[in-house]
Formats: sequence, structure tokens, C-alpha cells
Amino acid sequence: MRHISPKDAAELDATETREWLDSIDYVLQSGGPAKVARLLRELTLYAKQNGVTLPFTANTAYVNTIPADEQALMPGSPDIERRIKSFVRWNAAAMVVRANKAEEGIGGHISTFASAATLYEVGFNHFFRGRGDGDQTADVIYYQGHAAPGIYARAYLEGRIDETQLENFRRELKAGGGLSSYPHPWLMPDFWDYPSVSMGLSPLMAIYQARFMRYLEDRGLKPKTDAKVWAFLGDGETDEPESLGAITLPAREKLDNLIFVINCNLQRLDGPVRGNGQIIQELEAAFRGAGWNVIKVMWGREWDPILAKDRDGLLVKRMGEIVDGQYQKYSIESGAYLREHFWGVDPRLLDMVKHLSDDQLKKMKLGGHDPIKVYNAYKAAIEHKGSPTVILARTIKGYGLGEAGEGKNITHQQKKLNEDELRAFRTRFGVPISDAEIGHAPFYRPGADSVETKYMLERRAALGGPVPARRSRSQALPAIASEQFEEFHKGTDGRKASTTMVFVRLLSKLLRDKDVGRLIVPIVPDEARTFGMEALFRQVGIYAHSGQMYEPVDMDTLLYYKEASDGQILEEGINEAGSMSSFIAAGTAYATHGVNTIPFFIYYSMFGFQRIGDLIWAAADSRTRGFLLGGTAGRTTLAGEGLQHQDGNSHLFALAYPNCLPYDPAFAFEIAVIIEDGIRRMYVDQESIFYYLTVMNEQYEMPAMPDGVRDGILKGLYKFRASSTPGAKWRAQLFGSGAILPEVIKAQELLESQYNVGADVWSVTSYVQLYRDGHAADRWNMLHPGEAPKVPYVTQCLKEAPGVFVAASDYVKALPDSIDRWLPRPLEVLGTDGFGRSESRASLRDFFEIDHRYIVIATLGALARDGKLAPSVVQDAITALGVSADKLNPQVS
Ligand SMILES: Cc1ncc(C[n+]2csc(CCOP(=O)(O)OP(=O)(O)O)c2C)c(N)n1
Ligand SMILES: [Mg+2]
Repeated sequence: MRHISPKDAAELDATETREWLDSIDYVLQSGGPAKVARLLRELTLYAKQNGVTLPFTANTAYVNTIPADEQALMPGSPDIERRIKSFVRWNAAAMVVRANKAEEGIGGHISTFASAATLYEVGFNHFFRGRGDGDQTADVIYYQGHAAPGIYARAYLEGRIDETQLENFRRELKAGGGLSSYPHPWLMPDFWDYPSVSMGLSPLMAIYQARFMRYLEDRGLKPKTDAKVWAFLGDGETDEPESLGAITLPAREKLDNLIFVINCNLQRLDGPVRGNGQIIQELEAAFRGAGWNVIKVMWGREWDPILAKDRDGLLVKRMGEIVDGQYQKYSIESGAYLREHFWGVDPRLLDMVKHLSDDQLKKMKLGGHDPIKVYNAYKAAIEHKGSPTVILARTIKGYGLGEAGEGKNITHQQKKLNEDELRAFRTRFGVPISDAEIGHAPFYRPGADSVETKYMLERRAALGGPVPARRSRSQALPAIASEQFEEFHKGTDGRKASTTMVFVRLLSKLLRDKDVGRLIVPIVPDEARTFGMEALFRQVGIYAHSGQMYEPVDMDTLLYYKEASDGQILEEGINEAGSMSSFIAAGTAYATHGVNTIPFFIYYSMFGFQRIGDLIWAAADSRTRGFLLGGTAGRTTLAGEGLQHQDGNSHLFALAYPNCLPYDPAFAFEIAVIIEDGIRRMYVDQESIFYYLTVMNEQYEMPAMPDGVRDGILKGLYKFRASSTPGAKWRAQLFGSGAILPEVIKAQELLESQYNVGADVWSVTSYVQLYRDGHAADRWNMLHPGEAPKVPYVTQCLKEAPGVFVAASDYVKALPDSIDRWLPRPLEVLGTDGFGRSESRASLRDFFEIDHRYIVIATLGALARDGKLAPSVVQDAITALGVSADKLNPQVS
């Protein structure tokens, strides 16, 4: 056989490739892209059938998804838009520089917005829909938290934020008002819609927001519109599991109302996102694999003519082989360096750019900095049907900062620019500020009748008004009929029930209420059966946009698994984070969509605050309204499930969420009172609060509501049962909550019948409410020394109460301890500090020392320490009650 030299082989390869490409060209011209695609599919199939192994790839080449010749022309004036963008850039940087001059270390970020300015400005000028035509047509936009200065800077140019506020960036307590560091609706309720700076949460929340918009439409609570949900993310942010963890849902649900824009500046805080890889390709594969429409915006218009010359795919190949760390290096290097290192690897590549100077080479923009490319990507995204879109836009971090940080690893932290750097930045973007003034980094705002101001206001008016602009007004609901709740005040007459059963019964009643029924949004993470809610499947249906495309296996039963396009339950699967995101969407719909939906999210209590606490914090910040229900709660009340499930923590965590009202109700009437009042406060009085109720699975008789306790239930404490032997030799006050209250009642009976101690029993529905009220009074007293002191509610209840004070809780001891200081005598506390166990309820309560026997022992012990009775009485009780003094300490075992 004739020997073929390597050179000949290469030539042969090239010729072969050429011939195939020519054939494709021919089919493309004669039959169009669809025909090419069909042929390629058939070729691939044929090759596979004949033993050719093709590696799987979900990637396309390292180029723009939208070819130059398919681009639409951009409407509007590119010149004016560029000037507006420059002013926004300048003010965004100046506010950070000035804030840090005024107050060393106050922080802020310049480089994030610097890289994202075009991505936002194209949106503001051409796409983002405001609330002018009503809440229901407006887009919902999640801004990247660190880009906040740019969003403020634009609002300043639009005249919506004044100079004092800009001056007080990150100084929210200053006179004249300031601006919060990041998007926080709690702090700026007329501006920001959603918090986004805890990375990973906004993509998750955006996904569920888009789905919730569909839910509202499908259920007839909102007209169908083409409103979009936009989520702007950082590429580094996609490392958070929450960012990508739910991306299959929007594709599955065909949410073409959802658009992610990922600012791929290839850098995060410390350095490159993927120094040795390519984050854009990685994300493309992940999103395409999940079924998204992926639009890559890689290269600016300067690259188009060169790519057009790339007949052999040499440039595309070169683009695809550079790792991100190296691309970052190119971003800080000169044109000569690029010519040598990027283009210089192949003379044919060099040849493609020989007509360009080094300076021109350097100035070839990336796609994310080119308005035409970004405009076309957004246009394609909003026109795309049938799946969500992600735009992967390549940019440079700190774009325009030059020596001060552009593309450098330190750029994320850059918040100070010296005079030279400010001057260079100003000159680069042509901001009309003189050299004399530049050192002060003055803000720049053209006059109200300038071309730029008029243009931006006209554009915003055409797009439905300013964004971001949260509406804090919403229509109050009429008061809900109290008959709905009265049944629960009666007691169960000997029948046993759990508080979970009570809640579910109340929920199903509310779902039937003619006024609020359709506004209720039950949310479950695959636990409906755990909580005995399966009857609701049939009653109101499980929401599924596409209805039920199968015959459910239990179709012939009364409570079959009914999915329906107007179903009301959000069954989120095993997904507390997603469920919480739905809770936020539903609980903020009053502001976002002008719809007062009332979410009830019920979950395993251990997987709430402990697992998704940061999302609950975001809910609090977002002014979310609704009810969280921690089911199967209580360290010792949930038997058998063991250490990971048994929750003795959640009320302590809930204490730290300022606008969350946590309750640990024991009885049906307590639940009814709390929920009735909650609906009134949140939806009639429009308070920005939300509720957390623990509900348990232990069954006991529900007593009738005593007279005059409603107020105490809500405040956190009321006397449930006074002693039947108030004249007894000794006295005690016993406190219990939730499923432990029956243990306290048992202890009361034992103390009275066996030990001559007359005990009153108090239901503590909320230690946290008592704690907050106590501190509020202390604080007021501290600041008003000359006035009559306020008396905390818990003190008012107990200051005259005789005897010793003993509390038993299914939660950590810190909870009852938190009210100790407002009692006339010290509180003996029994609680469940430590790890749970797989055990029976009785054994668990013995192990954690909180059952009726320990309450008796603790009461007698306190009386003994007071000198009321001899220690031997306590010792005898310990023996008589069968308690071992040498048992393990649950707190450390
Ligand atoms: C949950 C969370 N962890 C850490 C941070 C701190 N942090 C703020 S910005 C940042 C880097 C951001 O990089 P990237 O997402 O790529 O955004 P860029 O600024 O590059 O656009 C980090 C680590 C945070 N805000 N949230
Ligand atoms: Mg980044």
C-alpha cells in the first residue's frame, strides 16, 4: 500500500471536510436549514447503526446562537441609549466611590453592574414591562443583588430617586433617606419587589413565580397575558445548588414566560468561575439537557465579518478551545498580545485579522456588551414559545474600569477609584464632567428636558411605567365570616383528634368559603397523606397545567389522585425549597399581581426553618403573607422517626424572624382563633406579617374554648385551667404548649391529688410573642425613665400568681427561659435539648424528662428549694414515680 505522509493525510482530511461542507452549503441553499437538520439526523443514525460511536454532547459551538444574518434591526436611537448607559454607569460607580469616601468600609460593588450595564439597559429601553396597565401585565424582574447601584443610578436619572438618597447609598438611617445595599422590599417597599442577594434564591424564586403566574391564569385569578419573569444572575451564582436545582420544572411545565439572563463575566468573587473550563458551555449543556431554549450571546458585531470568513471553522474551533482563565487573561491584555497568543497559533487565523490594528483587535466587543446582540437575544426570548429561555451573555467583569479593575481578580471588591481612574472612566464613556470636578466623583444628571431624559422617560412610559416599582397597595379583603371558625370553639366531646386533623378540617372548610375559598393556596411537599389531607385531592384538585393525561390508579376510589388544570393544591413533590418559593409567590401576589392569595404551606416541621431558613428569611424580607405549618412537630410528639425528624428547634429559629408570628397551639380553638385573626391582620388590615404554627399528630380530646381567652391566645398566654384546690398548702403555676399541655394537665391532677399542691395550668401559645412583648416594654421603660413603666403582658398575667413556676416544652429550654426575667420568681424549665431518638412517645418524654412525672418532680423540687417542703419529699416522689436519678442526660447523649 502506498505510504501517505502526514502532510498528505492532513490535506486529504481538509479536502474531504471541504467537500462535505460544500454539500451542506448546497442543501442549505436549495432546501433550507430544516432539510440540513433532517439529513444530519439521518447521517448520524446511519453512522451509529454502522458502529460509529459518537460522544454525547448537549453543546453547540462557542459562538452566538443567533447568526448575524438573522438579526433584527434594533429600534430606537443607539446613540442616545449609549449616552444614557454611560451616565448610568458613571452614577453607579460614583455612588459606590462616594459612599466609601464618606465612610471607610461601607462597601458596595462597581464591577458587577459595570459588566451587566448593557444587559439591563436594553431591558429598560425595550423590554421590561411596568405596572402602568395594571399589575397583571407587568413583568416580574429579579435583579442581581450586586448590580443594585446601576438600578439606583437609572432611577436617579429618571428622577425617581434624589441626589440625597444616592449620596446615602448604604446609609439607610441618614437624614433624607438612604438606599439599601441590595434589593430589600422590607426596607424599600415602593421600589424593590424581591430580595436577590442571597445567591441562588432568586433563580429558584423566579421559576416558581413563573409557574405561579400560570397557576393564577389557569385558575382564572389573573387574565392570560404575555408578562414575563426575568431573572438576572451571575455565572458564579450558578454554583449554588438552588440555582440549577429546579431547572427541569419550567421546561416540564412549558413556562415560556420565564427568562434567565446569566451574566457570564467568567468571574466570581475570588477568581475565575471555571479557570480550567468553560462556564458558558457547562451551563448550555445543563439548560439544554433540561429542555430550555438556550441563547448564547458570545461575540459582539465586530466579530461578525471575521466569522463570516471562517469557512473552515478554524476560528470557531479556536474560540472553543480556550479555557475561561485564559479568556480572562485576554480581557486584560493588549491587542498585540491577542494577535500573538489568540490569533497567532495558525497563520490562517492571523490572516483573517491582518487588516485590523492592534487597537481594533482589542476593541472587538463581547456579545454581552453589544446592544444589538442583546436586543436580538431578548427579542428571541420573548417570542419563543413552549419552553423557558436562558440567555448566556459573555461580558467582562469591571468593564470600563481599565487599570482600576477590568477583568482583574480583585475587581469584585473594588469600591474606590482614585482621581486618575475616575478620569479614565469618565473619558472612556464620555461623561460631561470636568477635570476640575472629577476628584469628587460628582453625580451627573442631564436636565429634565434633555434628549436623554426625555428618551428614557418616553421609553418607560411606552413600556408601562418605571421598574422596579413595587406596589404596596392592594385591595383589602372583606372580613371573613366568623361562623367558619365557631365549630372549633366547641370541643370534641370525648372524641380524640390531633391538631393536624383540626387544621386540615379548618382548611377544607376555608376552601369552601364563598369569599376566600378560591384564594386559598394549599402547598404540600409530598406530605399530604402524612397529614391526612388526601381528601383535598378530590375536593379541590392538584394543579397541573396540562390537566390529567392518564387514568389514575385509584380512579375508582372516592379520594382519587386528581390532577386538573384548575386544581388548587400545589403539590411540589419532595421539595421544601420549591414549596417555599411557591409560598413566597402566593404570599406576595397581593403586591405583585394585585391578587390576595392566601398560602398555607404544610411540611415536616424539621425541614422548614432548619432546612430552608434562608428562603423563609427572603419571604420575610419580601413581605410575604400566609401561614407556614410545621407538621408532625415536637421533639417527643413525633414518635419513632428519630434524630433527623424530631423537631425541638423550629420555634427558637422562628424567634429570629422579626415579622413571623410563631404559635405552638394545643387545642382546636387555639388554632381557629389564631388563623382567624391571622387572616384578618394580613388580608383585611394588610399587615406585612406571616404565621408559623406547629401542628402535631398526637390525638387527644379537644376541650371547649373557655370564656375570655381569645386575647390571651393571640398574645401568647392564657390561664387554661385554674387549680381546683386553690386553698392547698402549696401553690404552683404550670406552663405547657402544644401536645405537652395534656402532660401539664396530668401533672396538675397528680400534684393536687397526691402532693397537696394547688396548681394553675397556663397554655403558652407563643413564647416568642411573650418575649417580644416583654422586650418592647423594657425598651420603652429604658427610654422613658420618668414615666409610669409599662408592664409586659406576661408579668400582668403572673405578678400575683402564687407558688412556684414550672414550664414543660417540646422544644429547647431556651424558649421557656426567654420569658423568665418577667416573672416574679424563677421559672423551672423542662425542655428537649439534645438529639431525638427512634422511640415511642412515652419513652421519648421520659428520655427528655418532660412528661407529667418530671413536671411533678420539678414542681416539688422548686418548692423544696423555697424551703416549703423537705428534700425527702422530692426524693420520695422520684422513687414513687419510677424515675431514675442516674439516667442519661439527654442534652449530651
Ligand atoms: C449565598 C451567598 N453566598 C455568598 C455571597 C457573597 N458573594 C456576593 S457576590 C459573590 C460573587 C458573585 O459572582 P457572580 O455570581 O459571578 O456575579 P458577578 O458579580 O460576577 O456578576 C459572592 C461570593 C452571597 N451574596 N450569597
Ligand atoms: Mg460572574
